[in-house]
Amino acid sequence: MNINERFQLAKKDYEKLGIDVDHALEKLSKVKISIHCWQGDDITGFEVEERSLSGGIDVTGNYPGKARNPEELRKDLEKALSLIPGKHKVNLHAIYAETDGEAVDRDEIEPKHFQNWVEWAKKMGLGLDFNPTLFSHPKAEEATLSHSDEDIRTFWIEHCKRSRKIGEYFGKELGQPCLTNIWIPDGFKDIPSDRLTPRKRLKDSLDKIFEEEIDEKYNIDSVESKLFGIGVESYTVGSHEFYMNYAAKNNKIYLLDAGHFHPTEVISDKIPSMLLFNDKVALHVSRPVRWDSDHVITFDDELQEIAKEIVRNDALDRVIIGLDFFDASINRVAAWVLGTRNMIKALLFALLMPNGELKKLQEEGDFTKRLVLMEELKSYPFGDIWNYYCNINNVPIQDEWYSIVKKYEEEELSKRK
Ligand code: RNT
Ligand code: ZN
Repeated sequence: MNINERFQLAKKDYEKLGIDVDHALEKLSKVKISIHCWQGDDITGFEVEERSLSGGIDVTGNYPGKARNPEELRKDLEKALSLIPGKHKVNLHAIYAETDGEAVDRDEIEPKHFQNWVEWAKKMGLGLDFNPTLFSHPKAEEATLSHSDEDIRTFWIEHCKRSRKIGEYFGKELGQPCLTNIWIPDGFKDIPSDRLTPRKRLKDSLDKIFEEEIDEKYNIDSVESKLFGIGVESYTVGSHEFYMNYAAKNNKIYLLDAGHFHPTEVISDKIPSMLLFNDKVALHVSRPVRWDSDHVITFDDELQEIAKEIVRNDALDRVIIGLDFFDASINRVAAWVLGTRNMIKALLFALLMPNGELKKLQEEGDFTKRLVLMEELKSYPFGDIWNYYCNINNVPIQDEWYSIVKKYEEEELSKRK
């Protein structure tokens, strides 16, 4: 049997449950995932001055072939994108500016430094998202937007203001809004003697950053909370409650990163609550293993739950899905492809559930049938639908993409020293 025949058969199984498979595929094809550029070079960026990664985050591994410049990073992204079904967005950080060998500090970045990215995005039919980079910099050693030194705060405020202008530029050029997301590493290793003052300063810095109104047709802003990082174990200024309240009061988008909560706490459960009180919520889908380790996302329970909360609450256009993982111990192109395909796969899995029926069973208190159905669905011929979806999107099915990555590794990545 070929892919189409298997699809037709599988479709009948799902139709018995009242699921419109074609409609599900149609919906899926409209979803844009924001693919983070930093998986390709271990969050190094292209700044002229070499700076090591800081901010309490860490990339481990030294798999050969890391992208060393913009051309290589875009080439690797093109390879990855050619193996991922659908049209998506690429998420950049300020450190990916191209300054032609000129040292441009973070408070001096301008749209022109991202012109190559914009041209590339146009050529590729991609959208772009953006992040100011408030780490890996001498002025970020102690703190950034919450620093007690006014000059340092001013420096980072300027950086963030400029970042929003770059976001606006992306939006104008590409005809779709850019999400500009602020995350800061500020916090303390040991027990603070004052938790309030740094938060007051962060609030004040954010107010200044957002002073200028920017048309949401072009740029939308989000703020990302965190629980702790390496070296900031006891206190994080930009905590969950801080940003959730800030976002609510200031009409900003709150961003949930899957690795930024207590180890047994999951973001899937937070999505419906966010949707009840906000038009939009943003995600950094990641896989924390014992800490915020940013492992490549697998098709695990939590990824499926995240997808289900988006799909069954009819929120595909309200949840902004971004990825945030970085593993340097495996082929980086494979990491992108695997993680992004898993995200899309999880959405498809959720779209192929009889969500109305399952809701009804819960309302009626029929928890036995609810469990039976949810479990049996796990062995429905999902793979045949997924393969068909990959096929109509002209990307390889199953693990066939891996041989293409392997070939790319031999011909391109292994030559980088
Ligand atoms: C750090 C945050 C943040 C970064 C990226 C590189 O814990 O998750 O989103 O991973 O900005
Ligand atoms: Zn994140």
